[in-house]
Amino acid sequence: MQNTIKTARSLEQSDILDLISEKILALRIFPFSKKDHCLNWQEALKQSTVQKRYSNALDVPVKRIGMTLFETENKSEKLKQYLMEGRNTRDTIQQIFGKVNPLDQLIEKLSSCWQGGCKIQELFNEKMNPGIIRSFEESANGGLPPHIDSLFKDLPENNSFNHMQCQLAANLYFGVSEKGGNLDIWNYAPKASELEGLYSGSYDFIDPIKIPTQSQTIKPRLGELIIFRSNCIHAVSSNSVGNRSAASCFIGYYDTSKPLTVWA
Ligand SMILES: O=C(O)CCC(=O)C(=O)O
Repeated sequence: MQNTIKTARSLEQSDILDLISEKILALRIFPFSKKDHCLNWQEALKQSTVQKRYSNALDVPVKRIGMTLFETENKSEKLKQYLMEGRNTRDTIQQIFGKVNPLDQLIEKLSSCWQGGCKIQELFNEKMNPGIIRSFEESANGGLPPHIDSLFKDLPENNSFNHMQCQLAANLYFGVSEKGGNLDIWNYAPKASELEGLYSGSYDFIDPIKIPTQSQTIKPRLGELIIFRSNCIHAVSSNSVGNRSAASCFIGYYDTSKPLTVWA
């Protein structure tokens, strides 16, 4: 079944709640960041050398600043490294992009639009990495095949998030593809027991042929923020031409009276 993709000019709590309650599939906020800021951020990123591919997926042509939970594979040594590196990621992003930077803009807006504010998600009583900068390299065979993102998949049997009711993915695009780089979203959230049967055999990617519904395609715009439920299958098509870059984080929802949480 198709589901609405809503576009608005500003981020409101009511729209986040509509995402959580599955009234809408995705939320597009446009314009979210000014074009001038986006161009400055693209330039700053070009000058920097700290972007690296995912440490556990070196053949995937995607680079990021900031280690992600996905890379820890629930191994204790990598989780320690993740928490240690995560303490510095926001500072590193500030150093590269300046005081006005895409990750802070995203987190500050989440804080101001939500009545309970927004805080950094904790794991083992330590703050997680709040977000990353991610670029899709120009490639004919790049992008990210269909997948879902879920804390419960990354950290099975961890009790820290028992009361989290919903995980959203947020991407603020400050560089966009000239060809390709579309975001495809399926209104389909597989159950944990179903996942194994959907995998393609490469990482935790899902075989598109096995998905029982059609996807909807979004072409991200410069300065746009897109938020969706991360347990709905989604994919990014190859960025054939262009500088497709975004500040990205996950958002945790516990309750309307509690803060949202962010992590990557
Ligand atoms: O860059 C995008 O458009 C989406 C990336 C993605 O797969 C995600 O946020 O989980």
